[in-house]
Amino acid sequence: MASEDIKTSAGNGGETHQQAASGNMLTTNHGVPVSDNQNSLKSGARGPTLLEDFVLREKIFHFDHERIPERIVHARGSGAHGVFEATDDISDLSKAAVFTKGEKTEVFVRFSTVAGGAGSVDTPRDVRGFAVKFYTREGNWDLVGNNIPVFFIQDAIKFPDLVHAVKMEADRAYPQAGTAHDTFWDFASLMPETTHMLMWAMSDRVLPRSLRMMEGFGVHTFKLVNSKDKASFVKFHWRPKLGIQSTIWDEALKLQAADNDYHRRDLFEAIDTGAFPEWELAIQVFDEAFANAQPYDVLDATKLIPEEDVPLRVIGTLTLNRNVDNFFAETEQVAFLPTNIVPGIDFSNDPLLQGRLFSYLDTQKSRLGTTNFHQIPINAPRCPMHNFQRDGLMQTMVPKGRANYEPNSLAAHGEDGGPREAPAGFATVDAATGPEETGDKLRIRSETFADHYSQARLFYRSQTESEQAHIASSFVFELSKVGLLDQVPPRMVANLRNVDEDLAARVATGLGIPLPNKAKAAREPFDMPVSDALSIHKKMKNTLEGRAVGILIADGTDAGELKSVVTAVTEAKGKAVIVAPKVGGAKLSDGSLQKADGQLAGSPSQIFDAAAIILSEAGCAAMMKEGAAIQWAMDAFGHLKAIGANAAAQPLLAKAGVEPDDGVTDVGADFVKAAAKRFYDREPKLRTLA
Ligand code: HDD
Repeated sequence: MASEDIKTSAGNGGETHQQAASGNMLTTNHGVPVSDNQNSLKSGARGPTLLEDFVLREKIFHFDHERIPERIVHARGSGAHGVFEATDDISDLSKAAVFTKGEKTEVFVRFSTVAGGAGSVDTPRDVRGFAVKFYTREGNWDLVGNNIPVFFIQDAIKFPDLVHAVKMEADRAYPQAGTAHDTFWDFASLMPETTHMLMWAMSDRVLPRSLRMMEGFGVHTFKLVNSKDKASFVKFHWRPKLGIQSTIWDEALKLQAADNDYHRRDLFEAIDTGAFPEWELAIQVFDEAFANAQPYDVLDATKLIPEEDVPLRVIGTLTLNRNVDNFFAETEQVAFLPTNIVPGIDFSNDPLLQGRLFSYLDTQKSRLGTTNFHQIPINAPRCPMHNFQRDGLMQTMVPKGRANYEPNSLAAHGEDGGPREAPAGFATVDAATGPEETGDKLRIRSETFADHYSQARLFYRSQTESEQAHIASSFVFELSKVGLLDQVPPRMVANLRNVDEDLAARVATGLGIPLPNKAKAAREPFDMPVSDALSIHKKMKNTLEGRAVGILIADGTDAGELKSVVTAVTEAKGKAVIVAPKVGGAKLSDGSLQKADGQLAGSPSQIFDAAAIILSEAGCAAMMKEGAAIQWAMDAFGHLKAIGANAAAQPLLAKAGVEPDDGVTDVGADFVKAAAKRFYDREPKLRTLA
């Protein structure tokens, strides 16, 4: 045993822990060597265990306390480290150092679902959190957003009601991670302000193919403040470089069965193999005059600003390039705080944002158990921090001297007087950031927040036919899961009549209920010009980059055909994944053994973006007796993916009900082209959509 191994470091003890973890010698938490980690201390070989066994007691005691309260919302999440690089000069708008052109800032990002618990699945119909912590040289800035640019409610006072309604029901503790139940729709149908968000939540936006293929939004209107303290309003957007891509409902359901951790695994593996996900940070900047001229209130989080009205300006790139070393220490303990802003960025008076400013700080104390959670490495700023806050549970810093108050005159006596207030110009929230209304104390909702339907209509009418059918079908599916509360589906459809009569009629027909009278709107909705930016299909990127092609083979598969498909997929930047009945491999036509990446029953086609089937005649005959192989082709077709099959594999396609269309090809060049797309036109032939 080297004596350095157990040497206590003078400072915070962190060095000792690291040494113990990376060294060879097992110790207790207090550095005492442990020589036997297999047997507890007993009185005689078959006698009772002794209380004095501090090694056993410490180990069990620590284990008993390993879990902390999970997040009340966004409990299930996946995180990664990365870097943000500012790529445009916006010093006229903001003095924040993080936006200085060329500046690189370390970041930590956590993606999450909202409703489910920490151990729930990755692919439910749910909003995704998109929280980014920028460790800037002027302190931490947390942009705690979602993958949808609007929210369910307008005022934070409704948040506990919303969350109680959406999470598993209070008595029966189900369903987990989904909105398709009584209490959510009861609440939603009684709260017309949820309607715009409901349109997004019923769309494929909430079924992302990958966390790497999601947009992100700061949601609220924030402010940028320049060095002259001039403020501008701003909305933040994240745009994935791989393009936005979603799955469809049947696929998402089957993904839950195939892989609970589909998104977590996808993110981890992409980063692990050097395929670093990237997003552009873009801003929409506008002034008070623009804000005042809109028919909606920019302080209302249930409204967006169409990109056609205020175009996006790209100001930086986010790259996730490092997986966490330890999930608990980093992803679980990271504490995002919308209150974390830096000089040059400021809040607006959005009442939802204002409530968040209290909630997050408060919840971290309950989750992490101490007001000193900012000292946990994942939360600690990377720039120096000095203040006179002291003590508290789990204090790990050792401040020196007597200066724990200010003003003080200790320096005059040669003692360290501690930090002083930052000079003017460094200040953040106290900057003069432009006029916003203040007035009498009123518990009131502004009249300008009264229109709940126009933007819901804008969203619906901006979708393609196929996307609209998905929205209508989701409403039918979800409302059909409402059990006891008969009044809820008609009440919801009555609200939808204010959005779009056709949508309401489709939902009523799908549910098999008469069309109810239109709900009375607090303010009559109006038509806004269609916004293509709101549709996924209209801006989808036809690419194989970042995507995976499953290639089904069996004994006898032609080696040349397989090689050419693998090469073509790889050259198109896709990932070729070979699937065979046995993971050990298949014997190819040239006698070689081709190892498989996945076994057929454990690698269903829903985990891939496109499917190739390369079989010999005998191989095909064998696969036609294999339920998993038939399902493989059937699901790839049903999930609107390209299917490339060689001549010998055609009987399997026929058995799986695959019919010819543009997405069904041979295994040549056409396949790789088709594999970069989805074939939404195929869908009406396959299933009844509302
Ligand atoms: Fe929230 C977590 C996003 C409204 C209260 N929220 C949380 C996370 C995200 C969001 C991404 C997970 C952060 C992480 O990964 O640790 N929340 C939003 C967005 C909102 C929003 C985009 C509206 C625009 N949230 C909101 C309101 C309140 C909260 C109005 C309360 C008044 N949110 C919380 C919370 C959580 C949280 C309870 C749970 C865990 C945490 O904060 O750290 O405080």
